Amino acid sequence: MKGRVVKSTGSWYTVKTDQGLINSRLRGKFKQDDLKLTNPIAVGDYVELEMEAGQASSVINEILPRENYIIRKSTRKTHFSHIIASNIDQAFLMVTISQPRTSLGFIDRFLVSTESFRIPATIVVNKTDLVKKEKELDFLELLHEIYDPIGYPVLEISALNDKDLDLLFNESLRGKTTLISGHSGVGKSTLLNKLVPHATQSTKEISKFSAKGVHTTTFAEMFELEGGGYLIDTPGIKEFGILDIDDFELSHYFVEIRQYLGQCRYNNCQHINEPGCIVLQKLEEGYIHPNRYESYLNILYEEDDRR
Ligand SMILES: Nc1nc2c(ncn2[C@@H]2O[C@H](COP(=O)(O)OP(=O)(O)OP(=O)(O)O)[C@@H](O)[C@H]2O)c(=O)[nH]1
Ligand SMILES: [Mg+2]
Ligand SMILES: [Zn+2]
Repeated sequence: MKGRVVKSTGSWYTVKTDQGLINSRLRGKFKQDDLKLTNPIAVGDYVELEMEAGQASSVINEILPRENYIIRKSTRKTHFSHIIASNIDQAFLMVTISQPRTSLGFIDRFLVSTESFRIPATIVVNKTDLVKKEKELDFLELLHEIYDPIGYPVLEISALNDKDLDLLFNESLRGKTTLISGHSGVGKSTLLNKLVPHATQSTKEISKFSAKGVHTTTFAEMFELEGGGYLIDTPGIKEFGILDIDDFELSHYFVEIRQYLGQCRYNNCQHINEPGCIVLQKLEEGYIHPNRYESYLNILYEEDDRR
């Protein structure tokens, strides 16, 4: 039998099949690929499974090849990675300007991971009802300035108060598998509950003390939308550790840098301070946003430190 993993709780997986939802577990010895993963099976995976004799549960024998996935380094086990979800059509990165605050570095790290599979990404700014101070409005403006022109639409919502969220999202969600990711407490589950009528994901106030989320959602879960398509709610992530990539690869995952590749004087240019670097020239001319270039350098130097 074939099916798709819609929920993973560690040792048990809920798999959607023609026969309905089936509780499944992994066969004892399971061959893994080269990736060292904290989760061998991710929500979104298509799997091959087999009913256990005389039981209502099944065993997963095989994972079908993944079309794509969003992966990050595990914060607890540094040599391991964690697949957030697989086989997705688009990603919504939910960000908030305060309570909690999402940094540009975090956004850009996430976008490097979506860009590595060319997964379309949208930046959903939530809790805009709280955006009042001038500094906050400026940051919102900055998000538009940086991301709209390079193909990452910036949507402003209030998952709590907006009445027409389904109208806003229906069109873009229909028939697609969409991942919602972001820090804890930004309102991912709140939005999901609004868009999926039967969903009852827990939501919880952020900590007054730290102004950070309290990690309410603990497992990724995929929900079917009424108009067709799926929405994946995920646990909040603190830091987005990107997988080891080499220096020349990184510039491929910045869309606005990628378009100039091959035009620098030196073909091993890392776009730091080399003469005849077209990227530095475009930065100077204002075609590359300085905040994005800063993220590029930060990730580059971080990778150097690691080595
Ligand atoms: N003011 C305001 N609060 C919101 C909005 N959306 C969500 N919240 C609140 O933010 C808190 C956190 O929301 P959740 O939906 O639990 O956040 P989450 O992203 O799912 O968090 P994790 O599951 O921990 O990753 C809750 O108290 C929500 O009511 C919004 O648009 N405006
Ligand atoms: Mg949640
Ligand atoms: Zn260069």
